[in-house]
Amino acid sequence: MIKTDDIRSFYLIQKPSYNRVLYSGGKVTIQEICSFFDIGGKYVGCKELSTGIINSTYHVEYIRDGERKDYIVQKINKTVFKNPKKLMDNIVRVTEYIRGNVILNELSTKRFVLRAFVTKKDRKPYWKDDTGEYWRVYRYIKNSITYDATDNLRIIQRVGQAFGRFQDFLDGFNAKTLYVTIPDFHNTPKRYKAFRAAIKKDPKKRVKWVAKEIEDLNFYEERASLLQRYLDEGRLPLRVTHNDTKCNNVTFDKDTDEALAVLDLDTVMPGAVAYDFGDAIRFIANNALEDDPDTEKVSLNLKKYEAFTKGFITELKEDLTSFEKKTMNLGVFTMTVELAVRFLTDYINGDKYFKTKYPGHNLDRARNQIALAKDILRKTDDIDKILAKYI
Ligand code: GN1
Ligand code: MG
Repeated sequence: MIKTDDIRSFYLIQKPSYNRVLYSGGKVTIQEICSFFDIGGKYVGCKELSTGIINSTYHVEYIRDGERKDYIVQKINKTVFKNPKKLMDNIVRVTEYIRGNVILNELSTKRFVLRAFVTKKDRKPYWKDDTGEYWRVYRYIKNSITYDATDNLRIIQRVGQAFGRFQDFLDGFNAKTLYVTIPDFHNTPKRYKAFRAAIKKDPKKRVKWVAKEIEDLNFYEERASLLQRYLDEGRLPLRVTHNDTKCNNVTFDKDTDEALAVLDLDTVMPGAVAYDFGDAIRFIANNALEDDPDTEKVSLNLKKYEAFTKGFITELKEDLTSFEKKTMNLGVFTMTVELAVRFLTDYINGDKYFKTKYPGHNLDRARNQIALAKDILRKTDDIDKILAKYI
């Protein structure tokens, strides 16, 4: 969990040195990067945040008219996102659309929708440095926090509400006009294809360590491929989906615990609503964090499942087709298996995609998700019953 207080105390302690934070390997400081954007005030300091495992993220503090202003600076991971300009174009269009609905619903645009700042010089929502890296700056929502994990069912229900509302606010946005930031992102059969290619190549000679995991995932392939088939056959509508619905992508008011804006819009693309539902559940309703190496701790928490489902489905059920409703739990299984496949593929390939903190981190993540998929299958009847209550 990122607590604003922790960040504040960090600034106080570190004051003499933090102005000099450089981004890894580069020549330009975070302070200089900020100076290219149209944000008012005076730079105070910054701290790197480590929650995301793709982009590099910094929390920056400014002072304007005696008042503290906070921003989020990010370096966009170009290996993952091949076209940062088009990605930012998506984000600007999506946030503008949401902003319209936030206003219609008489909510605060400073709190309920992300804002990307433009550069002073050419009014672009990104700045490109000498080495070709792309940077962007977002408003840090005042007095907000995010949760990496929580046992609080009220918070979990509100995470569901926030992602449901996100979908709902984007209702009517033509999904087909969005640039596809990562092609086939949730195309599970293609993820399996890449998995098989990695096994065949075995560049780090790691396959011999993971025979059991490969066997488990192969066993799940058929079932985990159904959702994509329904999409291909046109049985499921393509919607604008978030595609990375981890609970730490929802901001909360620190004092009232009200759910505010949804973050991390890099993978907003056309998709199935069950992706968003499933990805959120596999993260928030796992009794362990997604990278907990102790698989004994991994299981699907039915109370958490219910809390999220209540929040999400209540916001959305009017918009969903009856077949969509039926595929929600298939989404939970599919997304869990898909993440297991992606983590194991990356382990086999030598940890090239996800940031890792130690050797074997991706393997621990994969084992964790496999254990969760097993538990989801065991609890199919339970979750079907709970879902039926809300749809
Ligand atoms: C990545 O970096 P982060 O935490 O936003 C990944 C998601 C995974 C997630 C697993 C673009 O998200 O798909 O679910 O890690 N994002 C991308 O923790 O690959
Ligand atoms: Mg993300």
